[in-house]
Amino acid sequence: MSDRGDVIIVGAGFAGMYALYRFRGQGLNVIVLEAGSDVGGTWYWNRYPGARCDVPSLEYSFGFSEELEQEWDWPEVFSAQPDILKYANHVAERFDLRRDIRFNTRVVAIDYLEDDNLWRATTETGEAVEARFCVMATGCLSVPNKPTLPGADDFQGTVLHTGLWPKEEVDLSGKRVGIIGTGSSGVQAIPELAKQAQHLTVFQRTPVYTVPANRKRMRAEVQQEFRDHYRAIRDMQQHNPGGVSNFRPFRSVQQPQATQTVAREPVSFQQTAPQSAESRPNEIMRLTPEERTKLVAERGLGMLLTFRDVFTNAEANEIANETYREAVRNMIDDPEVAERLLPKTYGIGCKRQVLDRDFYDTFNRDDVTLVDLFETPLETITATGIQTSEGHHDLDLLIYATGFDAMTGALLKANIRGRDRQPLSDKWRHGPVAYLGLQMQGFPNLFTVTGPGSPSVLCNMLVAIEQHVNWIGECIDYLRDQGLQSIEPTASAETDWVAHVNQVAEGTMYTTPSCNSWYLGANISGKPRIFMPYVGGYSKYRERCEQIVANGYEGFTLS
Ligand code: NA7
Repeated sequence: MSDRGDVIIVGAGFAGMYALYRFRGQGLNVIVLEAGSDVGGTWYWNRYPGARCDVPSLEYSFGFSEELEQEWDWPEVFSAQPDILKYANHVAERFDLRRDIRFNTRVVAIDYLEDDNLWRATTETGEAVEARFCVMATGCLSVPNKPTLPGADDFQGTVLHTGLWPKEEVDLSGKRVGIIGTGSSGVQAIPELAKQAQHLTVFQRTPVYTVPANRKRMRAEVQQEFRDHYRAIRDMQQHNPGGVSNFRPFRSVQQPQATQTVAREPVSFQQTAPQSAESRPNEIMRLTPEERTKLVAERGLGMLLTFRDVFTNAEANEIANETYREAVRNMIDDPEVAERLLPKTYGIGCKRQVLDRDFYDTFNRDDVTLVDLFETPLETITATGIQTSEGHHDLDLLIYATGFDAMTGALLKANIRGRDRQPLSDKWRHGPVAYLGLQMQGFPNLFTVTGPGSPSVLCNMLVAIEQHVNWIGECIDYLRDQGLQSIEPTASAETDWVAHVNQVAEGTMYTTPSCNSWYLGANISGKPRIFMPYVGGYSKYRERCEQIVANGYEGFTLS
């Protein structure tokens, strides 16, 4: 006997939490299934030392409740994982979400029951839940990628993955720690691990481009400025390609006369000092080598990301890359270590930009060793460490910072079967095919939040999540009001959308042949190379979604 609800939501990260709140408010009976023991999704699982968000917290926060906006204090401009998880817990308590969430409940199959027009989710304990609608709120970076390395099972020490970090404190004191991977997770973790471990060995395959993160503590007056203007800020987010307002307290909003006379320091959320639009040299090609070096010395590596031509012109991109390399050479004491850290095989801007705190300085420590896996390949993992072509590295603890099966991983892992029992893995064998990243033809009434083909990871995720959940909520209400039973895209709308997603990504830095990013699925062997997120911009995408609804759910079949 199955439990029955109106909507099944899989996942209780920010997407699942907001969907529960939203759909409950529509009078729907909602059942949320969550593998973890509590809310938070990404921020529940990624507890590794140094984990932090790369979007300012005042923007990376929910906009659906004015009370929530007014009552929550963020201690830093860019929050660390513990503060974001605290926020998630607060949201769960404040809106009494936990009563409809079944924790420690992993979904192993999701089946469309065609005769009844219902979805059934089956859990690993054999429990089954049925509902008319199923909403996959499973996140874009939620299935950790742990490559199969020779001898991996022989290792007798502790093995951890940054994306599955334990809740209990991990004591690294006196330990010889190894870490594989230098993407965002590795770059954030490495400086913190080095502080705690007796010795840290970093096993790097591809060097990373990373720029210093903003480290500002939150100032009370900045937070207050946001609170005073939150409605305008949320509106600005809706009209920005990345879903961020770029609101600058004391500058973005016209101050009343009385306060305008008070000179206040401008606050910038960017990595570099604020400049007027006129003085900003936005083409690196226009600068001499000396000017470039001087600019980076004065304003930091993040300066390179402010040049427009770096992202559009291969020659300009290579100039930026070489300027970057020169700066890194100057930061590292040992020239051999510096050479190993220099990215040379791809351009800045092709991958998601990594932000760091003291990453390069860490390699000047005596208790940190950098191993270049291209120069000295990993031969095998042994009981006591890692054997490379150059020698054996003794380890007590091995950390995989090897990323995720991004965007499609969690959806495929859920074993979804649609009409005629077609597995989603079959439909997506050549890459993800979905309309607006919201729905798939052959899977009626099943929705994905921030699915492939939507702005998702190229956008402020909280903004993307709220927009998708609102769209789905309105759609369910519409079906109910019209006495309709089901919605799914037409095959042609879906194909046209996928073609559009590919077309807008073509010719950008993201899809250059030398680029091997998780956006393209290139980090997972055998995964089709397709640019998965929608690069056309959040605001345009949102308008398109609204237009589709205004045109009577254009491209969808409603029955
Ligand atoms: P990433 O960005 O996918 O980075 C994974 C890292 O692990 C990267 O340096 C990889 O090197 C390395 N890796 C992966 N497989 C291997 C093997 N087999 N051997 C050696 N090294 C390997 O994941 P993150 O978790 O850091 O960040 C993902 C996103 O989360 C990030 O963009 C933010 O949005 C948050 P490679 O480059 O493949 O040579």
